[in-house]
Amino acid sequence: MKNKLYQHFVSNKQKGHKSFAVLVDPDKVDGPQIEKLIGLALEARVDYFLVGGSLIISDHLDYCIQQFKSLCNIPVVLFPGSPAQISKYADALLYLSLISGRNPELLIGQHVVSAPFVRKSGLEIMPTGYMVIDGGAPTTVSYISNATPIPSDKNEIALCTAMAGEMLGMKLIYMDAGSGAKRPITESMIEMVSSHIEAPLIIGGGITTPEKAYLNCRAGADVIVVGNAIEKDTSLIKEMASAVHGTLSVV
Ligand code: 1GP
Repeated sequence: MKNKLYQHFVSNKQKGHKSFAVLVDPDKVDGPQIEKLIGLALEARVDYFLVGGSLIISDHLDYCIQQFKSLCNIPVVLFPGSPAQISKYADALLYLSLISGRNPELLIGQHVVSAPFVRKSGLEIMPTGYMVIDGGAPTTVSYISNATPIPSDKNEIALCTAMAGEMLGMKLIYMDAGSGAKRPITESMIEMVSSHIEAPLIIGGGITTPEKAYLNCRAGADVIVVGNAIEKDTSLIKEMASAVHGTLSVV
């Protein structure tokens, strides 16, 4: 089916089913760690693996994704920091345009130069309005993107940016405080944005507790992404997933 994974995002949103995605940085995992992560993710019913990062140094992206695909059927979605992070072995690609910034390279420039290669990959392409929100400290994404993040208390700017992205045809909106953010995105910003757009809303950056994941879902997030906190403590996967899926009462 065309746009299979995207349809899944949409139907989950329509049903009010919240999803939990684990972000994997290929630089930080080896074969045995991937195996362990998959075991925990299957047990916790993780919905997606996001693979990528603002800066990847190693060259085993393909290997890493092949490992995931051979050991489980949890969909693998690329979350690339650059066109170099494309792998035909994944299921889909978050085709990110950094709509919160004013760096033309990340709005459209890199897309132009990589378009033939991306099309040839055969990946499901999910056009995504990517919005970086100030997370209280410089993060890799804020440095590498060379673009000013949206101030964390400017809900109206976030709202107008997401609305514009949606009207330009973006199918998903991803609001990210950046990996390891000191301050995750506020519920009030999530609430304001989610109540004015129809596209599924992905939220990530600095989420370290199941409580925060739950509150974000209650505020209107459709997909919660966690990377750092799980890298530090893989046992968090289960509680985070339960909080997002609504099977764990956390507040
Ligand atoms: C970063 O949204 C992701 O792009 C996840 O952030 O690593 O802080 O969970 P963390």
